[in-house]
Amino acid sequence: MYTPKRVITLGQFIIERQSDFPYAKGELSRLLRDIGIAAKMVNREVNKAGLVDILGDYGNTNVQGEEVKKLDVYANEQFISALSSGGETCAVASEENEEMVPINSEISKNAKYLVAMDPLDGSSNIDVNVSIGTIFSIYRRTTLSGPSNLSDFMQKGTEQVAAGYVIYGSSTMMVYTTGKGVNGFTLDPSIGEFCLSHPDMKIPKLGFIYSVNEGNYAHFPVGVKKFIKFCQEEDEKSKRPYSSRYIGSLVADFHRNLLKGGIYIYPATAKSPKGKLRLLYECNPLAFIVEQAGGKASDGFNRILDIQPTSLHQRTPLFIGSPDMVSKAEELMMRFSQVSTS
Ligand code: P6P
Repeated sequence: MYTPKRVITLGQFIIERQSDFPYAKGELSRLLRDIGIAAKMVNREVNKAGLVDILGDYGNTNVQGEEVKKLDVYANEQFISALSSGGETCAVASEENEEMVPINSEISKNAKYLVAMDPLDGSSNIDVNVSIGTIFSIYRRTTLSGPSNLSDFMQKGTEQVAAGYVIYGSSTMMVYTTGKGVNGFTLDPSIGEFCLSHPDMKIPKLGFIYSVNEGNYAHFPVGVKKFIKFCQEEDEKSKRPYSSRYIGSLVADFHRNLLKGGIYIYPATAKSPKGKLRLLYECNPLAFIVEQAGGKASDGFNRILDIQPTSLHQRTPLFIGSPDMVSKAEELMMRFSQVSTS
């Protein structure tokens, strides 16, 4: 007899999993729901970006000095608006805002959560139809009352209560963790719901893909150069050479490596001496996810989640993915840390 496969929507899953947190009163569940709603709004615009005059430069530059695309601005506004009206968030830190954005709406006066986010990472790929993504990180506020302040965001990645990303690609997926494993939901446009498609995601212990912008090779630390050469060596037993895959969109590269196994590296370079990626809203959330999926994330020497933040937009080198690959890269970084040229 045909037994229909049960479709579990994001909303149902969040409610069912609320029992993982006996003292939860539903605030985090509602916050995750708010993020899901904003993701659907952004997805709608991403999917028609080529059709309406939403492409092209917005004429401004963001705090990173990068040209701001209209979709960046739209995505930022959608997420901040959804979080403001949802009532569970007291402040937002965004790549698109130099300062933290306090949420002072009446409905949020007792809110206890903070959200750090990159509303649309990889936005330089918008005009060439390459997958882009949203990355978010959720903390409890540390200040006890009154308006939230910057100190609330200066928490290590180990203090995150949830983290996730949305990838706007051949399909749109939301992947998140609350510290009890990683689950992936695919948007079914016919019903407008994210549906559980990748339960309990685990990254392969060893992968055969490395993702790095080799155009920066001349400026890489020697340990990274040695790791790249290790990946390129012929060795049948360890299935090397590995495949080089670099999309130039962190969420897309990370998501592929999470599913197939692999390592993504953005090291310190001459142009980005502290690395390019942002600790609070790119590296910490992905590090939380990858560790929950059995992977590893470091700056080449130290666990990403243990780094003490000192500013909202601080950068860090990032080595993230299959644990055996990250450990191999760390071993070479350590061995050649005193060598300045190769
Ligand atoms: P590069 C996009 O700007 C981004 O932040 C990540 O999504 C991506 O992996 C990286 O930068 C690409 O940087 O210097 O290789 O072009």
